[in-house]
Amino acid sequence: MKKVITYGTFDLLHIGHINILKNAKNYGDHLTVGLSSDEFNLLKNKKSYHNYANRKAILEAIRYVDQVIPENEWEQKIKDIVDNKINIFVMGDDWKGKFDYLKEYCEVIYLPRTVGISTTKIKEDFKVNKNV
Ligand code: C2G
Repeated sequence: MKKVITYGTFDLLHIGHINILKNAKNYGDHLTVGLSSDEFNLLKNKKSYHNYANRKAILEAIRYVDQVIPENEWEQKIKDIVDNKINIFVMGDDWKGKFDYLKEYCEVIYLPRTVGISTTKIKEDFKVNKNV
């Protein structure tokens, strides 16, 4: 079984998230998502609308996702890859190069981001068009 992992906050789920999850799953048979905890989000200067429990439940409802584990710190990826016998690490290419150190443990693939959508854009659009 070929196992894939990806990481993120996945707040206010949108097509960019679905695309990366779908495309990541296509590289193997099993997809694990390292989901940023609410505390880790603060380290990323992010405040998610949905808390961890709700973001986890939403991800677990997605057909491409087989397992969700908490992401509590930057440094856990090597342990996650070894402990979960991961073969492929996938991230959007806004992270290109940032995780090349993982090539010692698994294949590292950066996929093109979906253009024109982001959680930040959704929040901004709602701020501007209050009646949306
Ligand atoms: N993404 C995408 N297209 C978009 C928006 C996001 O492909 N339009 C991808 C990102 O590249 C990332 C994943 O969706 O691979 C999750 O994005 P975020 O929830 O914003 O996660 P991020 O804050 O980038 O956290 O340790 C890694 C971090 O936890 C990644």
